Amino acid sequence: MNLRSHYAIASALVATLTLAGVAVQAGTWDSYTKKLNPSKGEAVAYDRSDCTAPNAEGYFAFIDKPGVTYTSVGWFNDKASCITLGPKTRVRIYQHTNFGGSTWNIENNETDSIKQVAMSGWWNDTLSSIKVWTMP
Ligand SMILES: [Ca+2]
Repeated sequence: MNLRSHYAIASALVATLTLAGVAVQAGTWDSYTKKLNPSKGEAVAYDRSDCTAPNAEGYFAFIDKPGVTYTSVGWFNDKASCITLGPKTRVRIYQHTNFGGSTWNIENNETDSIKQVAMSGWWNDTLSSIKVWTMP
């Protein structure tokens, strides 16, 4: 399997999270901006530094759901270069798997807009695990 088709399949898998037999769609795909827009309690990280995913490839969605944890991110390890947070959403990103190493907290306090943060410098291509919460 070539790299391109691998990315396409992986993206399709993460876009729809199956939990207890119920398919949960993460966010809303915008074919114009090439972004997966996260809802409240959701975050989307991208391989690209401008938070876009041409051909709907190279992103990973995270959802605040009971029983769902991201102790590792599989094929997306050490790739994140940008992240978007849905309204009233908080994340803590980790340098290593299993919530290890350095951490970075990012919050979106807005109730009606998505927050975009470039993960530049030391944090570029570093994310290996993440926690996501819905804020009150
Ligand atoms: Ca990257």
